[in-house]
Amino acid sequence: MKRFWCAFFMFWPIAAVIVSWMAPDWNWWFPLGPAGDGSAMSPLGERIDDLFYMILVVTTITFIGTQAALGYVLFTGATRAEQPPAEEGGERAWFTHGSHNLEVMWTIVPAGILLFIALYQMDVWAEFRVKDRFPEQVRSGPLAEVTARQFEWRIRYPGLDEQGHPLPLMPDPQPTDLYTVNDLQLPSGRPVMISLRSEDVQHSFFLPELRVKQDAVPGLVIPVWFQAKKSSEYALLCAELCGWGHYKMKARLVAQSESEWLQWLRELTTKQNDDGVPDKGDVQAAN
Ligand SMILES: [Cu+2]
Repeated sequence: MKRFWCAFFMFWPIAAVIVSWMAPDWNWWFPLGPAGDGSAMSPLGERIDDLFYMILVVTTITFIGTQAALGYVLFTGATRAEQPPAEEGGERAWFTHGSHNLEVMWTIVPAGILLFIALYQMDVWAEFRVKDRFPEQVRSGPLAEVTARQFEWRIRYPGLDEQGHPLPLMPDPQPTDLYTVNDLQLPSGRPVMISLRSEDVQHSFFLPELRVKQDAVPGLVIPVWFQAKKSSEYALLCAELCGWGHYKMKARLVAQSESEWLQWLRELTTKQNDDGVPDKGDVQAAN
């Protein structure tokens, strides 16, 4: 029976490693995205992936190492027994009092690895989160304001001036602003910034293909920047269980060329200013 339990507890970690190894083939991995291979669709996302894979290698080695050690202990316990003194009779279980050297080692080595990861990732973190480190191109301000609410994304864009250039986005709504719901459209190929807000509870602004995830917190206006490598349509999801309709917060990010984006803003202006009543001229022509 001891050998059965030894085999039983060794089966699961081995199965876990095999399933993890096969996962990308079954598409249980990163979203495939427009490149079709699951690679990050933003330059910062590529660096986040590098960090992710580095940590994955460290944890995989640790997992296999600890499970192998567990297997060794189980197997030894299952097969080795000591002969007790004659008066006790029966078998005495194999045991160990531990090893001071081993304990020192498995305390210092993980602490060193964690410290290394903490320092090594700081640069990527700072670029994503620290305002002073944001790219030059987003210093001029956000291109849109994204407000999460139960259960949709409301997006506010600045209107266009007479020359057809976007006005600066003001912190408070303006009569010239343009609005969409669940449809975030922005230029691709350059860093862009949005202001993220929440109207009710905590949500999370998640662009899986770009590896962008940021909580939307009531009462805070959080600047988020990202850069779509390709003109394409990307998923925009809520990654924080925010209520019964959480699953419905599936929107899209459409990244397109600068001129296509401006054209789209112009069309949105026309659509939003159209009252649906035909002009006098149209009516006369029809008569
Ligand atoms: Cu939500």
